[in-house]
Amino acid sequence: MDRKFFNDRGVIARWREFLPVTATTPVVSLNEGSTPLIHSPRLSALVGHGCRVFIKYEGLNPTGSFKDRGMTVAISKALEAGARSVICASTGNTSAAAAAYAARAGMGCYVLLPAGKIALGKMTQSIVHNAQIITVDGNFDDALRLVREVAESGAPVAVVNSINAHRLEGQKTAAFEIIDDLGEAPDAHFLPVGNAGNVSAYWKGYTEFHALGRSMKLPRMVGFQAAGAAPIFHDRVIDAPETLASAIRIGNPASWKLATAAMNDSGGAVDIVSDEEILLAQRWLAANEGIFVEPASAAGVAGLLRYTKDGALEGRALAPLRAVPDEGVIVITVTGHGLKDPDAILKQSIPLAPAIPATREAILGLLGA
Ligand code: AN7
Repeated sequence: MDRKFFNDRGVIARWREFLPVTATTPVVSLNEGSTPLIHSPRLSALVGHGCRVFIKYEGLNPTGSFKDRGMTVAISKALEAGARSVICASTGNTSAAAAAYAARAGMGCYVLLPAGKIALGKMTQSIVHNAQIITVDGNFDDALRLVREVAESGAPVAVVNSINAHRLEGQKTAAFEIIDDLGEAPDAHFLPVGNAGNVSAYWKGYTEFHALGRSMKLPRMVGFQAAGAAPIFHDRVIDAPETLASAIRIGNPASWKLATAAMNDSGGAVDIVSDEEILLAQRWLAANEGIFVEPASAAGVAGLLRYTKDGALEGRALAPLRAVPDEGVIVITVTGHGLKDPDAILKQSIPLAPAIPATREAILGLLGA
């Protein structure tokens, strides 16, 4: 069959010259990346001043989150280096991506997951892709510490957490795509922050394209942590982080310094949103724009909604938002698909009404006809 049917659309195929691969690197891809940048007329109207708001919908990657961008590079490089198996700690999405890409590469995969804190869809993915699931009696930070210790021990297994620099290299391609789609970088970029790799990767992508003259401006990077899991915001390790946005329930992020530099150097900010604001934003986006994201992924939208309310609250994201010029552009990355975590919705919802008789009268009665 024609070679063009294979690996012709993934992150490495599209952005090869900007990635740490050579002609002989085996490409392990599921055609990730090239996700849609969706104009949001309602968010744009809320911001006003002729601004346009776009949603970068990363839930449309093959395993349902942005993690696939970094994983295609990390797994390809691990395979090139001769690794037989990989390991990662995860709040669920990294493990789902690692499990899928390792399966595709024919490699083993160990995932260290904090007990009881992984969303249903993500756990299902690790199971179906045949990862070895190691449940840790602790939180994500404990699991990541164990992975670092495994790496130091010299065990014959490749680490695919974002302490592996190949992950951020892959993730920076989302910034390239945004510049490609808009013809210019946005004025501000909002996104959730957990282990802090993604905000760091986007900034790397934006600065690289800026240096190459592919964009004239650089966006202000504005990261949002969950209020109960906000180590960067508070500038201290949080020993017992708590948020229902389980993806970002992280108290000691791996890319802390890089992320702080990204948000400071860009004239952006790190801010917090409450769990209540996160859930409201998740529902708002699904009900008003038809875009269903998992709770953590709604953090950037929650941030924008807060500061566009009448009599905006004071907060750290306000200054970078106000610095967006009239007719400026704001991009919000929504990082993972809503189907990852159905419980987050079902737990808040009223139970379904009992079944109706299968009759014309019953249905017309319900429709008020
Ligand atoms: C949906 O999967 O850390 O700040 O182990 O799954 O780059 O960590 C997930 C993080 C945002 C935060 N949104 O991104 C993991 C993990 C979703 C996520 C984040 C995560 P980073």
